[in-house]
Amino acid sequence: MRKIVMMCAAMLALSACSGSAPDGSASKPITVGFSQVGAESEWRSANTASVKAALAPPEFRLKFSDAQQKQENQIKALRSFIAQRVDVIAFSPVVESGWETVLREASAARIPVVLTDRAVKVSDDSLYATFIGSDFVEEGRKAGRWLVEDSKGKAGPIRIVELQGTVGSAPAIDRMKGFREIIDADKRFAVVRSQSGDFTRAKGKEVMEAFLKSQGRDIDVLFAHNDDMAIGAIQAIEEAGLKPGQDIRIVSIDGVRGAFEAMKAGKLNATIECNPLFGEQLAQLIRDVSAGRPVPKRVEVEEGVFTADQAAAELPKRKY
Ligand code: GZL
Repeated sequence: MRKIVMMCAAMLALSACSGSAPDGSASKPITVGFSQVGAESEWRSANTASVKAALAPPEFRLKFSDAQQKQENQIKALRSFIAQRVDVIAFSPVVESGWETVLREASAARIPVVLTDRAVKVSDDSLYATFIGSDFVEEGRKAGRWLVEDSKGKAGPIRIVELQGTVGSAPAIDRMKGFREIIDADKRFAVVRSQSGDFTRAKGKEVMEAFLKSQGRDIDVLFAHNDDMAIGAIQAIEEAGLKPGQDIRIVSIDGVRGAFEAMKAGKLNATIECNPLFGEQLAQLIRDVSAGRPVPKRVEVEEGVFTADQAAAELPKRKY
């Protein structure tokens, strides 16, 4: 008898590891509906690659939708996932608000929802199982702290222009909040213009051109909510005959390869890392949620700060 019990236990353990059912048949893949914000930046492309690599067959069946940065496309995608009765829904909400109704529909269909990258504002946080991403307020604080440190010995006024991310998005709201928390404590700093560049290079360049037109040479610093907008702004600054990184110091967020190349060229002064490579952590959260195991309500990813003097050494090590 004892031998039979031991055999069954061994088979169960084996099946748990190999992902096959106790009778040796392949266990059913976990079907995941994933709605991605879009393909607006280097960060987003790296995040999509990380998610797709982790949610791969045979363990997962991934239904992936690119919303082209439109909330209505994400809501449509979530409703389609509900209609297809996926096992788990995961998405990066392009903006914080407007999700209550569709999340209630997912809840009524008993489909758990995992938030990735960006958060939502809802009246009942049981409408999602967990969130995995960054602390955007802290990223904004880190940018502010770098600027304070880099401005030691400099007299005011230090005039800052700000390229905000997508209006209404958690990273734009929180990065602005964190940055101001730090610079508002020092009277030398003043944000003289602030406008959204929607996280894209093209829009970042366009808005920076407008800043340069209205402010002329009265700009000392650019704070960009992501590297792609900073890279677009660098082009505008050079086309205006100014030296980015010198005439206008620049701090941005993400830590993408393009930022390290700009720092190496002396055109960007610092980038605050925002880690997009959380695909494997997301896959484990989806396994746990799908199996009904408890998960933390919030899982934050590790990230650092990189300055121009570190760029050459760091560039070969960068994974995105
Ligand atoms: C941050 C992410 C932001 C990046 C941008 O986690 O939501 O969206 O900072 C991206 O590059 O467009």
